[in-house]
Amino acid sequence: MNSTNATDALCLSDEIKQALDSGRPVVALESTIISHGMPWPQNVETALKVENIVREHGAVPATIGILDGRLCAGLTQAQIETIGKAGPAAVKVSRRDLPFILQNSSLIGATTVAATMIIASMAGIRVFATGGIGGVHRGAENTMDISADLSELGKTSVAVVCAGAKSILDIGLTREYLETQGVPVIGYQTEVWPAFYTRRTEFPVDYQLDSADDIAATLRSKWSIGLDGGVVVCVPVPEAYAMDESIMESAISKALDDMNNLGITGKDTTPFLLERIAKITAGDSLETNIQLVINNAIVASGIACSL
Ligand code: PSU
Ligand code: MN
Repeated sequence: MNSTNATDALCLSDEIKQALDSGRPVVALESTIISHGMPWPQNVETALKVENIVREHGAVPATIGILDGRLCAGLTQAQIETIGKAGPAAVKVSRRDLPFILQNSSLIGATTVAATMIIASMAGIRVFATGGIGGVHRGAENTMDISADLSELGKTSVAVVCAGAKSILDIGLTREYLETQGVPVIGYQTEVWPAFYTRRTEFPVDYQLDSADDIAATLRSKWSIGLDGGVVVCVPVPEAYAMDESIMESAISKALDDMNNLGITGKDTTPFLLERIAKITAGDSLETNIQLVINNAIVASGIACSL
């Protein structure tokens, strides 16, 4: 077995290395959303489109994944295609999976929010855009299914820009968990948590901030006084792409019934539910998903530039 230390496990593209060395803004992007969150070929098209959007907004995109036994930040187009074509055959890598994937260099590793935060933080990247974070699942009082994304947010200093949590999760319990972990939830131009496909829930965010500059200033204050850990920035899906709340609620509850009937548990639940919901809504939810990721990338770029 090879022995590995953090410096030789980490692999930054030349562009990311230079950007970080010269203090240019960088936005991290995850790869589980490519392999498990969207179907081929929209997954790769979206990943590349999001990278372009980040560039158009003045920052450098760093898509993160694990290839050839290395933690890579700044994947090439060919590497993004490899992950996108592998789809669910890629390994969905969260914190607990990292050492195993490093020891199996033939595997394709797609990083969740938690694993992407870890690698971004090692590289020195502070802002990360995605679609949705994992959370406390409905029924967690029985299953204990709580995403490792939440505990990662408690300790790793990266701001995660997302569209809130979809109601496959228990948003109330997710909020409580984040509070316990000391993770602030900022609403970008919203006073309530958005619900991913839709713009509003009944749950307030902790603080509403309306500009990238205000968010960047808050991140600087937090980290400059040594308060390690992440921040969630919730951005509602743009009005034009938001889904109808009652259609979404019925699609989600049908998908949850199917999941329970099929006995799907653990790390397979989120990918299963996303795919079922896309099928039930005849692809509408996928289009909304794509548009909200693009929008989050724009907000994240603004924060990275200001930071
Ligand atoms: N939510 C989405 N799309 C996704 C995910 C969540 O709308 O692709 C992925 C992210 O990578 C997130 C992961 O980190 O699912 C959470 O999985 P789990 O609940 O197993 O921790
Ligand atoms: Mn889980």
